[in-house]
Amino acid sequence: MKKRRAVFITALLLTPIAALHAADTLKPARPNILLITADDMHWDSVGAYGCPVAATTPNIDRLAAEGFRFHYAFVPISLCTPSRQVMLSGNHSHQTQTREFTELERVGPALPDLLKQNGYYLANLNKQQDYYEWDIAITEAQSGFGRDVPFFKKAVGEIIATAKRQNQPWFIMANSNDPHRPFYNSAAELDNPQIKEFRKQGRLSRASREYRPDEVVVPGFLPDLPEVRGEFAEYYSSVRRCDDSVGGIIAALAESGQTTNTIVVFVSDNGISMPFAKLNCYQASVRVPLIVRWPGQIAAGKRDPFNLVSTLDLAPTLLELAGLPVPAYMAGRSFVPLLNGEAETNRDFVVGYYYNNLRQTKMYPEFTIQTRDWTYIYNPWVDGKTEVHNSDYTCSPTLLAMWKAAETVPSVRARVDFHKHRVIEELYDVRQDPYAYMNVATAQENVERVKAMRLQLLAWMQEAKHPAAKLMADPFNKELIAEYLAWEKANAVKQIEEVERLAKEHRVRPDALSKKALGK
Ligand SMILES: [Ca+2]
Repeated sequence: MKKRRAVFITALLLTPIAALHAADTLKPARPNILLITADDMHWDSVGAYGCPVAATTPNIDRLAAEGFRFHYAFVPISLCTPSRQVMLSGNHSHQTQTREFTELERVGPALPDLLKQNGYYLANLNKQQDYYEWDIAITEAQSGFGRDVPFFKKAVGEIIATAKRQNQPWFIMANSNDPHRPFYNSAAELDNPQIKEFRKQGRLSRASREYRPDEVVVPGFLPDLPEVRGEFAEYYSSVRRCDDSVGGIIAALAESGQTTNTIVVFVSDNGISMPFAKLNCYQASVRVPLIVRWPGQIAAGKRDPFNLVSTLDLAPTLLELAGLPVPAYMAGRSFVPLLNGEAETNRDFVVGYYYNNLRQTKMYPEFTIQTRDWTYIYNPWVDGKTEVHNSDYTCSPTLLAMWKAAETVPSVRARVDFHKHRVIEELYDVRQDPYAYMNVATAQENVERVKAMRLQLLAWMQEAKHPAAKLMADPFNKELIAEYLAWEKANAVKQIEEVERLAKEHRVRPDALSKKALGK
Protein backbone atom coordinates (compact mmCIF):
# COMPACT_ATOMS: atom_id res chain seq x y z
CA MET A 1 0.00 0.00 0.00
CA LYS A 2 2.85 2.36 0.87
CA LYS A 3 4.38 1.76 -2.52
CA ARG A 4 1.16 2.69 -4.29
CA ARG A 5 0.82 5.87 -2.28
CA ALA A 6 4.38 6.75 -3.15
CA VAL A 7 3.49 6.55 -6.83
CA PHE A 8 0.86 9.24 -6.40
CA ILE A 9 3.07 11.47 -4.32
CA THR A 10 5.86 11.16 -6.86
CA ALA A 11 3.47 11.97 -9.67
CA LEU A 12 2.25 15.06 -7.85
CA LEU A 13 5.77 16.23 -7.03
CA LEU A 14 6.99 15.70 -10.56
CA THR A 15 4.11 17.44 -12.27
CA PRO A 16 5.22 21.03 -11.64
CA ILE A 17 8.79 20.18 -12.65
CA ALA A 18 7.58 18.49 -15.82
CA ALA A 19 5.29 21.45 -16.44
CA LEU A 20 8.32 23.76 -16.53
CA HIS A 21 9.38 21.99 -19.70
CA ALA A 22 5.90 21.71 -21.13
CA ALA A 23 6.34 24.61 -23.48
CA ASP A 24 8.39 22.48 -25.84
CA THR A 25 7.90 18.86 -26.73
CA LEU A 26 8.24 17.43 -23.24
CA LYS A 27 4.60 17.36 -22.17
CA PRO A 28 3.77 15.99 -18.72
CA ALA A 29 2.37 12.49 -19.09
CA ARG A 30 -1.26 12.70 -18.05
CA PRO A 31 -3.43 9.61 -17.76
CA ASN A 32 -6.40 9.26 -20.10
CA ILE A 33 -9.81 9.23 -18.44
CA LEU A 34 -12.69 7.05 -19.57
CA LEU A 35 -15.88 7.85 -17.65
CA ILE A 36 -18.59 5.31 -18.46
CA THR A 37 -22.08 5.99 -17.16
CA ALA A 38 -25.09 3.70 -17.08
CA ASP A 39 -28.51 5.34 -17.20
CA ASP A 40 -30.89 4.52 -14.32
CA MET A 41 -29.08 1.37 -13.15
CA HIS A 42 -29.99 0.15 -9.67
CA TRP A 43 -26.88 -0.25 -7.50
CA ASP A 44 -27.15 -4.00 -7.03
CA SER A 45 -27.97 -4.83 -10.64
CA VAL A 46 -24.22 -5.35 -11.04
CA GLY A 47 -23.00 -8.86 -10.28
CA ALA A 48 -20.02 -7.56 -8.29
CA TYR A 49 -22.52 -5.70 -6.06
CA GLY A 50 -24.37 -8.91 -5.22
CA CYS A 51 -27.07 -8.86 -7.90
CA PRO A 52 -29.60 -11.60 -7.09
CA VAL A 53 -30.10 -12.27 -10.81
CA ALA A 54 -27.49 -14.40 -12.62
CA ALA A 55 -24.94 -13.07 -15.11
CA THR A 56 -26.37 -9.56 -15.56
CA THR A 57 -23.00 -7.78 -15.98
CA PRO A 58 -20.01 -10.00 -16.89
CA ASN A 59 -18.03 -7.09 -18.38
CA ILE A 60 -18.64 -4.68 -15.50
CA ASP A 61 -17.78 -7.51 -13.10
CA ARG A 62 -14.45 -7.96 -14.89
CA LEU A 63 -13.82 -4.25 -14.52
CA ALA A 64 -14.57 -4.59 -10.78
CA ALA A 65 -12.17 -7.54 -10.54
CA GLU A 66 -9.44 -5.42 -12.12
CA GLY A 67 -10.38 -2.25 -10.23
CA PHE A 68 -11.60 -0.79 -6.97
CA ARG A 69 -15.27 -0.67 -6.03
CA PHE A 70 -17.12 1.32 -3.41
CA HIS A 71 -19.89 -0.47 -1.56
CA TYR A 72 -21.40 2.82 -0.35
CA ALA A 73 -21.46 5.16 -3.35
CA PHE A 74 -24.22 7.71 -3.88
CA VAL A 75 -25.35 10.37 -6.33
CA PRO A 76 -26.73 13.54 -4.75
CA ILE A 77 -29.70 13.70 -7.14
CA SER A 78 -31.70 10.93 -8.77
CA LEU A 79 -32.26 12.55 -12.16
CA CYS A 80 -30.18 12.05 -15.31
CA THR A 81 -28.72 15.38 -16.43
CA PRO A 82 -28.41 17.03 -13.02
CA SER A 83 -26.65 13.93 -11.70
CA ARG A 84 -24.12 13.91 -14.53
CA GLN A 85 -23.67 17.66 -14.12
CA VAL A 86 -22.75 17.07 -10.47
CA MET A 87 -20.12 14.53 -11.60
CA LEU A 88 -18.54 16.93 -14.08
CA SER A 89 -18.81 20.16 -12.09
CA GLY A 90 -17.98 18.88 -8.60
CA ASN A 91 -20.79 21.13 -7.42
CA HIS A 92 -24.34 20.63 -6.18
CA SER A 93 -27.36 21.06 -8.46
CA HIS A 94 -28.53 24.26 -6.82
CA GLN A 95 -25.04 25.77 -7.15
CA THR A 96 -25.01 25.30 -10.94
CA GLN A 97 -28.78 25.81 -11.24
CA THR A 98 -29.12 22.39 -12.85
CA ARG A 99 -32.32 21.26 -11.22
CA GLU A 100 -33.51 20.14 -14.64
CA PHE A 101 -31.77 19.53 -17.96
CA THR A 102 -29.84 22.74 -18.49
CA GLU A 103 -27.00 24.17 -16.46
CA LEU A 104 -27.63 27.86 -16.01
CA GLU A 105 -24.89 29.05 -13.71
CA ARG A 106 -21.25 28.12 -13.93
CA VAL A 107 -19.55 28.13 -10.52
CA GLY A 108 -16.16 27.89 -12.20
CA PRO A 109 -14.40 25.77 -14.82
CA ALA A 110 -15.60 22.17 -14.52
CA LEU A 111 -13.69 18.92 -15.03
CA PRO A 112 -13.88 18.98 -18.88
CA ASP A 113 -12.83 22.67 -18.98
CA LEU A 114 -9.85 22.04 -16.72
CA LEU A 115 -8.78 18.96 -18.65
CA LYS A 116 -9.04 20.88 -21.91
CA GLN A 117 -6.91 23.68 -20.47
CA ASN A 118 -4.31 21.03 -19.73
CA GLY A 119 -4.16 19.62 -23.22
CA TYR A 120 -6.79 16.90 -23.14
CA TYR A 121 -8.84 15.84 -26.15
CA LEU A 122 -12.49 15.82 -25.05
CA ALA A 123 -15.13 13.46 -26.37
CA ASN A 124 -18.70 12.83 -25.36
CA LEU A 125 -21.10 10.09 -26.35
CA ASN A 126 -24.79 10.77 -25.89
CA LYS A 127 -25.22 13.20 -23.00
CA GLN A 128 -24.16 16.50 -21.51
CA GLN A 129 -23.28 18.08 -24.83
CA ASP A 130 -24.42 21.63 -24.31
CA TYR A 131 -22.07 22.79 -21.63
CA TYR A 132 -18.50 22.07 -22.65
CA GLU A 133 -16.16 22.46 -25.59
CA TRP A 134 -16.04 18.80 -26.58
CA ASP A 135 -13.70 18.13 -29.48
CA ILE A 136 -16.22 15.58 -30.55
CA ALA A 137 -19.77 15.15 -29.26
CA ILE A 138 -21.88 12.29 -30.57
CA THR A 139 -25.62 12.74 -30.16
CA GLU A 140 -28.27 10.17 -29.31
CA ALA A 141 -29.52 10.46 -32.88
CA GLN A 142 -26.07 9.38 -34.11
CA SER A 143 -25.54 6.66 -31.51
CA GLY A 144 -28.70 4.63 -32.10
CA PHE A 145 -30.22 6.15 -28.97
CA GLY A 146 -27.43 4.54 -26.95
CA ARG A 147 -28.76 1.08 -27.86
CA ASP A 148 -26.34 0.31 -30.71
CA VAL A 149 -23.69 -1.83 -29.00
CA PRO A 150 -21.15 -2.07 -31.89
CA PHE A 151 -21.34 1.71 -32.33
CA PHE A 152 -19.90 2.30 -28.84
CA LYS A 153 -16.82 0.21 -29.58
CA LYS A 154 -16.27 1.76 -32.99
CA ALA A 155 -16.76 5.35 -31.76
CA VAL A 156 -14.46 4.96 -28.75
CA GLY A 157 -11.80 3.29 -30.92
CA GLU A 158 -11.91 6.15 -33.42
CA ILE A 159 -11.82 8.82 -30.72
CA ILE A 160 -8.76 7.25 -29.08
CA ALA A 161 -7.04 6.97 -32.47
CA THR A 162 -7.73 10.67 -33.20
CA ALA A 163 -6.35 11.78 -29.82
CA LYS A 164 -3.29 9.59 -30.37
CA ARG A 165 -2.66 11.14 -33.80
CA GLN A 166 -2.83 14.55 -32.14
CA ASN A 167 -0.52 13.41 -29.33
CA GLN A 168 -3.07 14.40 -26.68
CA PRO A 169 -4.22 12.68 -23.52
CA TRP A 170 -7.99 12.18 -23.72
CA PHE A 171 -11.14 12.34 -21.65
CA ILE A 172 -14.05 10.33 -22.98
CA MET A 173 -17.44 10.45 -21.30
CA ALA A 174 -19.30 7.46 -22.73
CA ASN A 175 -22.95 7.34 -21.70
CA SER A 176 -25.08 4.28 -22.32
CA ASN A 177 -28.83 4.90 -22.50
CA ASP A 178 -29.45 1.48 -20.98
CA PRO A 179 -31.16 0.54 -18.71
CA HIS A 180 -33.23 3.76 -19.02
CA ARG A 181 -36.87 3.39 -20.02
CA PRO A 182 -38.19 2.29 -22.45
CA PHE A 183 -36.89 -1.10 -21.31
CA TYR A 184 -35.55 -3.83 -23.59
CA ASN A 185 -38.11 -5.13 -26.09
CA SER A 186 -40.95 -3.49 -24.13
CA ALA A 187 -43.98 -2.20 -26.00
CA ALA A 188 -42.75 1.32 -25.23
CA GLU A 189 -39.35 0.59 -26.80
CA LEU A 190 -40.77 -1.09 -29.87
CA ASP A 191 -43.32 1.74 -30.36
CA ASN A 192 -40.86 4.60 -29.88
CA PRO A 193 -40.61 6.31 -33.30
CA GLN A 194 -36.85 6.96 -33.09
CA ILE A 195 -36.06 3.48 -31.83
CA LYS A 196 -38.32 2.00 -34.53
CA GLU A 197 -36.20 3.81 -37.08
CA PHE A 198 -32.95 2.49 -35.57
CA ARG A 199 -34.46 -0.98 -35.54
CA LYS A 200 -35.20 -0.71 -39.26
CA GLN A 201 -31.57 0.27 -39.79
CA GLY A 202 -30.46 -2.82 -37.83
CA ARG A 203 -28.99 -0.65 -35.09
CA LEU A 204 -31.17 -1.75 -32.16
CA SER A 205 -28.84 -4.30 -30.56
CA ARG A 206 -30.03 -7.55 -29.05
CA ALA A 207 -28.75 -8.16 -25.53
CA SER A 208 -26.26 -11.03 -25.35
CA ARG A 209 -28.62 -12.57 -22.83
CA GLU A 210 -32.36 -11.93 -22.55
CA TYR A 211 -34.17 -12.53 -19.27
CA ARG A 212 -37.50 -14.23 -18.74
CA PRO A 213 -39.83 -13.13 -15.91
CA ASP A 214 -39.21 -16.39 -14.05
CA GLU A 215 -35.44 -15.73 -13.98
CA VAL A 216 -35.52 -12.36 -12.23
CA VAL A 217 -35.98 -11.13 -8.67
CA VAL A 218 -38.24 -8.17 -7.93
CA PRO A 219 -36.46 -5.89 -5.40
CA GLY A 220 -38.11 -5.78 -2.02
CA PHE A 221 -39.28 -2.17 -2.34
CA LEU A 222 -41.91 -3.26 -4.91
CA PRO A 223 -44.66 -5.88 -4.80
CA ASP A 224 -43.95 -9.05 -6.77
CA LEU A 225 -46.89 -8.73 -9.19
CA PRO A 226 -46.75 -10.41 -12.65
CA GLU A 227 -46.59 -7.07 -14.48
CA VAL A 228 -43.78 -5.87 -12.19
CA ARG A 229 -41.85 -9.08 -12.77
CA GLY A 230 -42.41 -8.66 -16.52
CA GLU A 231 -40.90 -5.18 -16.40
CA PHE A 232 -37.93 -6.44 -14.39
CA ALA A 233 -37.23 -9.10 -17.03
CA GLU A 234 -37.11 -6.28 -19.62
CA TYR A 235 -35.04 -4.12 -17.26
CA TYR A 236 -32.44 -6.84 -16.65
CA SER A 237 -32.15 -7.44 -20.40
CA SER A 238 -31.46 -3.69 -20.70
CA VAL A 239 -28.84 -4.02 -17.95
CA ARG A 240 -27.21 -6.81 -19.94
CA ARG A 241 -27.22 -4.69 -23.12
CA CYS A 242 -25.59 -1.86 -21.13
CA ASP A 243 -22.97 -4.38 -20.04
CA ASP A 244 -22.46 -5.42 -23.68
CA SER A 245 -21.77 -1.75 -24.52
CA VAL A 246 -19.33 -1.46 -21.61
CA GLY A 247 -17.58 -4.59 -22.92
CA GLY A 248 -17.21 -3.01 -26.36
CA ILE A 249 -15.84 0.23 -24.92
CA ILE A 250 -13.29 -1.62 -22.77
CA ALA A 251 -12.30 -3.78 -25.76
CA ALA A 252 -11.71 -0.63 -27.86
CA LEU A 253 -9.46 0.68 -25.09
CA ALA A 254 -7.55 -2.61 -24.92
CA GLU A 255 -7.09 -2.66 -28.69
CA SER A 256 -5.66 0.87 -28.55
CA GLY A 257 -2.88 -0.38 -26.26
CA GLN A 258 -3.60 2.40 -23.74
CA THR A 259 -5.12 0.35 -20.93
CA THR A 260 -2.33 0.97 -18.44
CA ASN A 261 -2.35 4.72 -18.96
CA THR A 262 -6.13 5.06 -18.66
CA ILE A 263 -8.29 5.59 -15.58
CA VAL A 264 -11.66 3.92 -16.14
CA VAL A 265 -14.65 4.88 -14.02
CA PHE A 266 -17.95 3.05 -14.20
CA VAL A 267 -20.94 4.59 -12.45
CA SER A 268 -24.72 4.79 -12.76
CA ASP A 269 -26.32 8.24 -12.81
CA ASN A 270 -29.25 7.28 -10.57
CA GLY A 271 -31.47 4.42 -9.41
CA ILE A 272 -33.97 2.44 -11.46
CA SER A 273 -37.00 4.21 -12.92
CA MET A 274 -39.56 2.70 -10.53
CA PRO A 275 -41.71 3.90 -7.63
CA PHE A 276 -39.63 4.47 -4.48
CA ALA A 277 -36.47 4.70 -6.63
CA LYS A 278 -35.60 7.25 -9.36
CA LEU A 279 -36.84 10.84 -8.79
CA ASN A 280 -36.91 10.29 -5.05
CA CYS A 281 -34.53 10.32 -2.10
CA TYR A 282 -34.65 6.69 -0.99
CA GLN A 283 -31.59 4.50 -0.95
CA ALA A 284 -32.88 2.89 -4.16
CA SER A 285 -32.93 6.41 -5.64
CA VAL A 286 -29.44 7.63 -4.84
CA ARG A 287 -27.23 4.60 -4.26
CA VAL A 288 -25.13 3.57 -7.29
CA PRO A 289 -22.36 1.18 -8.34
CA LEU A 290 -18.97 2.95 -8.57
CA ILE A 291 -15.85 1.25 -9.91
CA VAL A 292 -12.43 2.82 -10.62
CA ARG A 293 -9.71 0.95 -12.55
CA TRP A 294 -6.16 2.11 -13.22
CA PRO A 295 -3.85 -0.86 -13.70
CA GLY A 296 -0.70 -0.68 -11.61
CA GLN A 297 -1.80 2.50 -9.84
CA ILE A 298 -5.02 1.53 -8.05
CA ALA A 299 -5.32 -1.78 -6.18
CA ALA A 300 -7.05 -4.41 -8.32
CA GLY A 301 -10.05 -6.37 -7.06
CA LYS A 302 -10.41 -4.30 -3.87
CA ARG A 303 -13.74 -3.39 -2.37
CA ASP A 304 -14.24 -0.55 0.09
CA PRO A 305 -17.01 -1.89 2.34
CA PHE A 306 -17.10 1.05 4.72
CA ASN A 307 -16.52 4.58 3.46
CA LEU A 308 -19.30 6.71 1.98
CA VAL A 309 -18.51 8.47 -1.28
CA SER A 310 -20.57 10.75 -3.49
CA THR A 311 -20.31 11.36 -7.22
CA LEU A 312 -19.86 14.99 -6.16
CA ASP A 313 -16.31 13.79 -5.43
CA LEU A 314 -15.59 12.45 -8.92
CA ALA A 315 -14.30 15.68 -10.51
CA PRO A 316 -11.88 16.44 -7.64
CA THR A 317 -10.74 12.80 -7.61
CA LEU A 318 -10.08 12.64 -11.34
CA LEU A 319 -8.24 15.98 -11.24
CA GLU A 320 -6.01 14.71 -8.45
CA LEU A 321 -5.34 11.42 -10.27
CA ALA A 322 -4.41 13.44 -13.36
CA GLY A 323 -1.95 15.45 -11.25
CA LEU A 324 -3.96 18.67 -11.54
CA PRO A 325 -4.97 21.03 -8.72
CA VAL A 326 -8.52 20.80 -7.37
CA PRO A 327 -10.20 24.23 -7.40
CA ALA A 328 -11.50 25.51 -4.06
CA TYR A 329 -14.94 26.24 -5.56
CA MET A 330 -15.65 22.54 -6.06
CA ALA A 331 -17.90 21.25 -3.27
CA GLY A 332 -16.76 17.65 -3.67
CA ARG A 333 -13.56 16.28 -2.24
CA SER A 334 -11.09 13.84 -3.73
CA PHE A 335 -11.38 10.21 -2.63
CA VAL A 336 -7.85 9.38 -3.78
CA PRO A 337 -6.82 8.59 -0.15
CA LEU A 338 -9.56 5.91 -0.08
CA LEU A 339 -8.23 4.40 -3.30
CA ASN A 340 -4.90 4.19 -1.48
CA GLY A 341 -6.52 2.22 1.31
CA GLU A 342 -6.71 5.02 3.85
CA ALA A 343 -9.78 5.59 6.03
CA GLU A 344 -11.91 8.63 5.44
CA THR A 345 -12.21 11.22 8.15
CA ASN A 346 -15.07 13.59 8.90
CA ARG A 347 -17.64 12.04 6.66
CA ASP A 348 -20.18 9.65 8.09
CA PHE A 349 -23.03 10.74 5.82
CA VAL A 350 -23.76 12.01 2.31
CA VAL A 351 -26.48 14.46 1.27
CA GLY A 352 -29.03 14.16 -1.51
CA TYR A 353 -31.95 16.13 -2.93
CA TYR A 354 -34.63 16.18 -5.58
CA TYR A 355 -36.72 19.07 -6.86
CA ASN A 356 -39.15 18.48 -9.69
CA ASN A 357 -40.11 16.67 -12.83
CA LEU A 358 -38.78 17.65 -16.21
CA ARG A 359 -39.89 21.12 -17.28
CA GLN A 360 -42.61 21.48 -14.70
CA THR A 361 -43.08 24.27 -12.24
CA LYS A 362 -44.75 22.13 -9.59
CA MET A 363 -41.97 21.34 -7.16
CA TYR A 364 -41.55 18.32 -4.90
CA PRO A 365 -38.39 19.25 -3.01
CA GLU A 366 -36.96 16.45 -0.93
CA PHE A 367 -33.70 16.30 0.98
CA THR A 368 -31.90 13.31 2.39
CA ILE A 369 -29.09 12.30 4.69
CA GLN A 370 -27.79 8.83 3.89
CA THR A 371 -25.53 6.89 6.23
CA ARG A 372 -24.54 3.24 6.14
CA ASP A 373 -27.34 2.40 8.52
CA TRP A 374 -29.98 5.12 8.19
CA THR A 375 -31.94 7.04 5.58
CA TYR A 376 -33.43 10.37 6.66
CA ILE A 377 -35.74 12.27 4.26
CA TYR A 378 -37.31 15.71 4.67
CA ASN A 379 -40.24 16.43 2.29
CA PRO A 380 -41.33 20.07 2.74
CA TRP A 381 -43.89 19.79 -0.12
CA VAL A 382 -46.02 17.35 1.86
CA ASP A 383 -49.29 18.84 3.11
CA GLY A 384 -51.54 15.76 3.28
CA LYS A 385 -53.37 16.74 0.08
CA THR A 386 -50.74 17.18 -2.63
CA GLU A 387 -50.08 14.06 -4.71
CA VAL A 388 -46.59 13.45 -5.99
CA HIS A 389 -46.16 13.19 -9.74
CA ASN A 390 -43.08 11.36 -10.97
CA SER A 391 -43.35 11.66 -14.74
CA ASP A 392 -40.76 9.00 -15.46
CA TYR A 393 -42.81 6.00 -14.41
CA THR A 394 -46.37 7.35 -14.06
CA CYS A 395 -47.65 5.25 -16.97
CA SER A 396 -45.37 2.28 -16.31
CA PRO A 397 -46.88 -1.22 -16.22
CA THR A 398 -45.47 -1.47 -12.68
CA LEU A 399 -47.31 1.53 -11.24
CA LEU A 400 -50.51 0.71 -13.15
CA ALA A 401 -50.37 -2.85 -11.76
CA MET A 402 -49.81 -1.48 -8.25
CA TRP A 403 -52.84 0.81 -8.60
CA LYS A 404 -54.96 -2.13 -9.75
CA ALA A 405 -53.73 -4.43 -6.97
CA ALA A 406 -54.38 -1.63 -4.46
CA GLU A 407 -58.12 -2.10 -5.08
CA THR A 408 -58.04 -5.53 -3.44
CA VAL A 409 -54.73 -5.93 -1.56
CA PRO A 410 -54.48 -3.74 1.58
CA SER A 411 -50.66 -3.89 1.79
CA VAL A 412 -50.32 -2.65 -1.79
CA ARG A 413 -52.98 0.00 -1.14
CA ALA A 414 -50.97 1.27 1.83
CA ARG A 415 -47.84 1.38 -0.32
CA VAL A 416 -49.57 3.21 -3.19
CA ASP A 417 -51.16 5.72 -0.82
CA PHE A 418 -47.86 6.38 0.90
CA HIS A 419 -46.10 6.83 -2.44
CA LYS A 420 -48.70 9.38 -3.47
CA HIS A 421 -48.82 11.55 -0.34
CA ARG A 422 -45.70 10.77 1.78
CA VAL A 423 -45.13 12.42 5.15
CA ILE A 424 -42.95 15.41 5.93
CA GLU A 425 -40.22 13.38 7.64
CA GLU A 426 -39.10 9.84 6.98
CA LEU A 427 -36.49 7.75 8.76
CA TYR A 428 -35.54 4.18 7.91
CA ASP A 429 -33.27 1.75 9.69
CA VAL A 430 -31.47 0.42 6.63
CA ARG A 431 -30.03 -2.62 8.42
CA GLN A 432 -33.42 -3.89 9.55
CA ASP A 433 -35.54 -2.31 6.85
CA PRO A 434 -33.48 -2.04 3.64
CA TYR A 435 -36.54 -1.46 1.46
CA ALA A 436 -37.88 1.46 3.50
CA TYR A 437 -41.28 0.20 4.65
CA MET A 438 -41.27 1.23 8.31
CA ASN A 439 -40.99 4.96 8.79
CA VAL A 440 -39.58 5.32 12.32
CA ALA A 441 -39.07 9.11 12.26
CA THR A 442 -41.54 9.69 15.08
CA ALA A 443 -40.44 6.77 17.27
CA GLN A 444 -39.39 7.92 20.73
CA GLU A 445 -36.00 6.21 20.50
CA ASN A 446 -35.18 8.16 17.34
CA VAL A 447 -35.91 11.69 18.57
CA GLU A 448 -32.24 12.58 19.03
CA ARG A 449 -31.21 10.85 15.81
CA VAL A 450 -33.76 12.79 13.75
CA LYS A 451 -32.70 16.05 15.39
CA ALA A 452 -29.06 15.32 14.57
CA MET A 453 -29.85 14.46 10.94
CA ARG A 454 -31.88 17.67 10.52
CA LEU A 455 -28.87 19.56 11.82
CA GLN A 456 -26.63 17.78 9.31
CA LEU A 457 -28.90 18.96 6.50
CA LEU A 458 -29.01 22.46 7.95
CA ALA A 459 -25.22 22.65 8.22
CA TRP A 460 -24.86 21.51 4.61
CA MET A 461 -27.47 24.00 3.38
CA GLN A 462 -25.77 26.84 5.22
CA GLU A 463 -22.37 25.91 3.89
CA ALA A 464 -23.62 25.38 0.32
CA LYS A 465 -25.87 28.49 0.50
CA HIS A 466 -29.02 26.52 -0.30
CA PRO A 467 -32.26 28.55 -0.53
CA ALA A 468 -33.93 26.14 1.93
CA ALA A 469 -31.41 26.87 4.70
CA LYS A 470 -33.73 29.27 6.54
CA LEU A 471 -36.53 26.70 6.43
CA MET A 472 -34.30 23.85 7.57
CA ALA A 473 -33.61 25.73 10.81
CA ASP A 474 -37.36 25.57 11.53
CA PRO A 475 -38.56 22.69 9.32
CA PHE A 476 -42.24 22.56 10.36
CA ASN A 477 -42.89 26.29 10.12
CA LYS A 478 -45.73 26.54 7.59
CA GLU A 479 -44.95 30.12 6.59
CA LEU A 480 -41.32 29.26 5.90
CA ILE A 481 -42.40 26.17 3.94
CA ALA A 482 -44.75 28.29 1.80
CA GLU A 483 -42.04 30.89 1.30
CA TYR A 484 -39.48 28.29 0.20
CA LEU A 485 -41.90 26.45 -2.11
CA ALA A 486 -42.86 29.80 -3.71
CA TRP A 487 -39.16 30.52 -4.25
CA GLU A 488 -38.61 27.13 -5.93
CA LYS A 489 -41.64 27.62 -8.15
CA ALA A 490 -40.60 31.14 -9.21
CA ASN A 491 -37.09 29.83 -9.84
CA ALA A 492 -38.48 26.99 -11.99
CA VAL A 493 -40.47 29.49 -14.08
CA LYS A 494 -37.36 31.62 -14.49
CA GLN A 495 -35.30 28.57 -15.48
CA ILE A 496 -37.79 27.49 -18.15
CA GLU A 497 -37.77 31.02 -19.61
CA GLU A 498 -33.99 31.04 -19.58
CA VAL A 499 -33.77 27.65 -21.30
CA GLU A 500 -36.19 28.82 -23.99
CA ARG A 501 -34.13 31.96 -24.52
CA LEU A 502 -30.91 29.92 -24.80
CA ALA A 503 -32.58 27.56 -27.27
CA LYS A 504 -33.60 30.53 -29.43
CA GLU A 505 -30.01 31.72 -29.37
CA HIS A 506 -28.98 28.13 -30.30
CA ARG A 507 -26.83 27.95 -27.21
CA VAL A 508 -28.56 24.74 -26.22
CA ARG A 509 -29.88 22.13 -28.60
CA PRO A 510 -33.60 22.51 -29.24
CA ASP A 511 -34.03 18.82 -28.42
CA ALA A 512 -32.84 19.60 -24.90
CA LEU A 513 -36.35 21.01 -24.63
CA SER A 514 -38.12 18.04 -26.10
CA LYS A 515 -39.44 15.44 -23.72
CA LYS A 516 -39.90 13.07 -26.65
CA ALA A 517 -36.26 13.34 -27.66
CA LEU A 518 -35.28 12.46 -24.12
CA GLY A 519 -37.57 9.45 -24.05
CA LYS A 520 -39.84 10.94 -21.40
CA1 LIG B 1 -30.56 8.50 -15.48
